[in-house]
Amino acid sequence: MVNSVYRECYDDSHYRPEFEGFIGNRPLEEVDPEVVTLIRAEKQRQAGGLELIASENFTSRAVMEALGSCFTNKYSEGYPGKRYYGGTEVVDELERLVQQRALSLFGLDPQEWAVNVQPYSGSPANFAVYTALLKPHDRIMGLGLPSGGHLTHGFYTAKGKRISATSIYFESLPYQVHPQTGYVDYDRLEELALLYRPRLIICGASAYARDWDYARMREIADKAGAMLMCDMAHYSGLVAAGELTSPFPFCDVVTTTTHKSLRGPRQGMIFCRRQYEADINEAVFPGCQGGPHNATMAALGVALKEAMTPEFRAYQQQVRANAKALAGALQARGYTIVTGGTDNHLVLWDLRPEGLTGNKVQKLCDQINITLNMNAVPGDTNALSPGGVRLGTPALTSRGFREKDFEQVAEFLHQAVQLCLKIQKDSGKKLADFERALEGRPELATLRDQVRAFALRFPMPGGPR
Ligand code: DSN
Repeated sequence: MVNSVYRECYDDSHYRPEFEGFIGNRPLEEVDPEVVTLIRAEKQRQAGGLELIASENFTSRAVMEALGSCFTNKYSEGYPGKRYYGGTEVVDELERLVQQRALSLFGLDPQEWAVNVQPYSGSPANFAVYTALLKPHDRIMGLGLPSGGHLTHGFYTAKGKRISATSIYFESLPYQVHPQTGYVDYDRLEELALLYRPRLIICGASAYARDWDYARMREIADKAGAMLMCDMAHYSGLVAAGELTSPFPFCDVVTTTTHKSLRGPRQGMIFCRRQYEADINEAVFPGCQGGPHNATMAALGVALKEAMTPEFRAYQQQVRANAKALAGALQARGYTIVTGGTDNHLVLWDLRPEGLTGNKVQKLCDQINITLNMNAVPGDTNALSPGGVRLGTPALTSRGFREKDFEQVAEFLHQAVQLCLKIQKDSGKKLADFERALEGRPELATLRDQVRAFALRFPMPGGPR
C-alpha cells in the first residue's frame, strides 16, 4: 500500500489523500533523478563486483529502512530522561532499547557494564574514551599502524609527524607485531610498557588476522598500572557470535563501530565498566559530539536484533570458514599469507615475495571489479607503497558466498596478480608508469567480464537501494 506509514499518522477523520501529494512527500525519483542515478550506479557497482574490503559489509533492507526514517528529524542532545530538547519521549525509548540490546548481545550484566550508543563512528568513539579517561599528554600504547593497528590508536610517522588527534593530544608509544611471525609481540610490549608506564593500553586492530590474548594484555596492563581498552571494531560481529574470544572479561572499556562484521549502519558504541560511565557519557556529549544521529541509532537497534538470531551466528561461522578457505586457496597457489593463516574475517597477503606492491594490485583489481585495499605487512617501511593487501570475507559472505566460492575468488586474485606481474614487466616498477600501462588492456576487460558475471550470480542484501 502506498504511503501506509504516512497514513498511520492520522486517524481516519483527519486523513486527507491530498496530503500524499504534499511537497515533502514527493518520491526521490521525482525530486532528484541525478542522485537516483548515482545510487543505481553504486548499487550496480556493489552487485557486479567482489567486495573484499575487510571493514565493509552489506547491511539488510530492514536496517536501511530504519536508517531512512523520521528519527533523522529529531534533536536529542543529552541522554534518556535528561535531554536538552522537548519531544524526546520516543527517542528516549529508542535509545534505552538499543542500549539494552547492545548489552544483551554481548552477554553483559547491566549492573557491571554500561553502553553509550551515540558515537558517530569508531574514531569519535575512541577519542571520547581518551577524553574521558586521560589528561592531555597522558601516555598511551596501541598497536602501531604498520603492524595492523588503527590511526586512532596513536600513530605517528617515522619522521615523528603526528597524524591523528590521538597522537597530537596524547603521547604514544606504539607496540608492534613480531617482524618474523606477524603475531603481536606481547613480550616486547610488556618490556616497553614497564618502561613507558602508559595510562592506557589499547588492544584490537584493523589489519591483524589473529585472535588476541586478552588475559596477557590484562596482565601487562596491571603490571604497568594502565587501564585496558579494546577496539573490536573489525571483529565485533564475530565476538557477538562467540567466534572469537570476548575482550569484555579483561577490559575496562571496549569500543566498536557497528557497520563492519556487525553488519549495521555506520555508527560507534562504547562499552565501559560502570565506574567509567559518567565520564564517558560526558566525553561523548557534550565533550566531543552534539546530538546523536537518531535514525542511525534506530537502524543500529535493528542490526543488534538481527545479530541475536541463529542466522547471524551461522553467518559469522561462515565468515571465518570463508577467510580460512581464501587463505588456504592462495597458499595452495604458492602465495605468502602473514602469520600463515587467519583466525578471523581477514587475510593479510604479503606480495613482497612476488616483487609487487599492494598499491599496484589494488589499482589493477579496481579495473576488474575486485575491491580490496593495499596494506602494510610486518617489516614494511613505506606506508604509501606497502608490500601487501588486506582481504576480508564479511561482505561477500552476506551475499551467500561459501568456501567453494572463495576458491573461485582466490583464482581471480591469482589471475590479477599474474597480470600485474606481466604489466609491471612491460611498464617498470614506477606506479605512474604501471597505471598508464593498465589503460586499454584487453586482458583486463576479459577478466572484468568474468568477475562481473560471477558476482551477479549472488543476491545483494539491502533492498532496491
Ligand atoms: N577504515 C577502517 C578500516 O578499513 O579498517 C577502520 O576504521
